[in-house]
Amino acid sequence: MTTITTYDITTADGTRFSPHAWRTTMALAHKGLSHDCHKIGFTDIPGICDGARKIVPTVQFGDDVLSESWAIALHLEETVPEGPSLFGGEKGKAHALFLNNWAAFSLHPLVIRIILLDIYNRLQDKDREYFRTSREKRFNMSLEDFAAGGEAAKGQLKSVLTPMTKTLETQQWLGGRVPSYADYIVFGAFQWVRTTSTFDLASYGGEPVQAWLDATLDLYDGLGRNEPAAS
Ligand SMILES: N[C@@H](CCC(=O)N[C@@H](CS)C(=O)NCC(=O)O)C(=O)O
Repeated sequence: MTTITTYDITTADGTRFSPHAWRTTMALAHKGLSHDCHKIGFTDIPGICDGARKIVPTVQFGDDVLSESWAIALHLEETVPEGPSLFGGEKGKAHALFLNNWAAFSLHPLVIRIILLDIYNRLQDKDREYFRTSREKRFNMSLEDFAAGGEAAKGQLKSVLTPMTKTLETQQWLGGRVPSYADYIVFGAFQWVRTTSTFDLASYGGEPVQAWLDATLDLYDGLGRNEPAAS
């Protein structure tokens, strides 16, 4: 049995908050695979594994090291065919890729405007300066100016979440009758918010999204709930 080690970033109180790493954590549980999680900070990433890593999730499968949540999910699906399927076949994979891009280009850009300062305030001390500098460079403005767009982002959230709400009005999971990697992609965003902020993201999606979030947090013996909600 291959040893699996994951690397994940945490807040100052040790809470795992990375939306992309949560996808991997859920995917491993879906496949029934146990793993050791190394909790690190942003500034520890260059020192892990082969020294070439820039992001979490990074996962070491025996001698193989993989980064990038989508690549890790594909690897798991290929190398662990005996576990339940993450995608339910090639079409499911194609549809999950759409949700991967919806999360990256529609949902996350709104959410980060709303929770950016909550994240910053909860970071480990060693990560604060790095986070401020790297994000200010990425956004081309101060963290505070970026976060000032939070109210406008809230105004767009309901319409961005509407396709999810409508889907969950007629099926229990984004994966259909059973949870799939599609659910874990989107769950990552909700867990990002839940672990760093008191902002109620699910309320923008209404009752179907709230019920889905509760059910997803219950999966795998409440794996998601093991991480405390921010207060
Ligand atoms: N497309 C990547 C994105 C991963 C990503 O952006 N990870 C963030 C944490 S959520 C990270 O490790 N950032 C490192 C840094 O900012 O230095 C994936 O899906 O895994």
